[in-house]
Amino acid sequence: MPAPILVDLKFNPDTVARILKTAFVDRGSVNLADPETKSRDLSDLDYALLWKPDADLFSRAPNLKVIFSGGAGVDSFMNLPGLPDVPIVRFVDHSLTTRMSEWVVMQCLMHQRGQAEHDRLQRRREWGRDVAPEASELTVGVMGLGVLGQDAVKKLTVMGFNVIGWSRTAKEIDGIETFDATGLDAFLSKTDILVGLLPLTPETTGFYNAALFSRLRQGGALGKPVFINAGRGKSQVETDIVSAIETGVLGGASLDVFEVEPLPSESPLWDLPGVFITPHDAASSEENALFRHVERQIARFEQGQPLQYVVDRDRGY
Ligand code: NDP
Ligand code: OXD
Repeated sequence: MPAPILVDLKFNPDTVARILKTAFVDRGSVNLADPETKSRDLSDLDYALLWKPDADLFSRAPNLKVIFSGGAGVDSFMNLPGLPDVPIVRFVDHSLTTRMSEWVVMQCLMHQRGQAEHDRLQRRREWGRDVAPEASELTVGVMGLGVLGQDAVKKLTVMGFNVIGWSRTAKEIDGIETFDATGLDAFLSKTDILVGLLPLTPETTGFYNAALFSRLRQGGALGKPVFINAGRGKSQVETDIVSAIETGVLGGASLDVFEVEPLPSESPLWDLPGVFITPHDAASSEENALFRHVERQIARFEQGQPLQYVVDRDRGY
């Protein structure tokens, strides 16, 4: 029998344990959330499936051949000591992508249609009608044109938004104006609603800050630009978001990710008008789909076929 899969997923432990019962039937799993595994020797294990793993994971499991991320992002373990030089496979999944696009489209529509103000008036039992701009009057600028960014762009376009995109390397996407890293200023100056779908790397840490917000278009159909982020919280400077909203540089924000998660209860973001907060669940990994994906990739690896969705170690995503 092949060695079991090492699982260290800081998801809902009951759900992981329940779904693991029917996954990896040919090899089983060692679930580090199970107290019985605390002192188990992990040196015989070939594959690990990780999301926010323990800091000593790689010293306990020094002979891994492939690392699987429990999500699309890999930042939760890229800087852990002892990360071995083996392929890292991230989670790319149709359902995850679809759910992210749903979240992005919903947030853009909430700002376009003035939902924060409608919510406020509803609480006061006031009948305050409004004429919102049409989607086509607004330019949504999507930062990150990878798996998630490209799907979001497509669906925003279907809703009628004028969509533009920005990524490190140039992209050609039908019907969309795109910018590479050198076109940042031009991209920002056209953007009314900025959507962040970037991975966390040294280059994107602290990237969404006061200087960047001040380069977004002022005076578009919403009056002030809006910032939406579902990439990673450490890419945003939250004190800058708060002051940009308080001083009118930004008209609102939608945030799914935060510098510290869960977002501390004392954060001023909770109460800021025009800010929508979701608890990093824009596109959570679904365990059944995740385990099937890992099974498929292991089968490929063991049959000598190339792994899919492998992270470029130099780029960090
Ligand atoms: P991809 O790797 O497919 O795409 C990343 C995109 O970001 C690429 O277009 C890449 O450019 C661009 N990029 C990376 N670094 C830079 C940079 N320094 N400057 C400009 N562009 C850059 O990732 P996904 O689309 O699958 O996922 C994106 C991120 O979304 C994940 O890393 C994760 O952090 C987050 N996420 C959040 C979830 C949530 O629930 N909130 C769920 C899933 C993911 P290029 O194309 O040139 O390489
Ligand atoms: C991911 C996430 O990276 O859920 O998949 O944040």
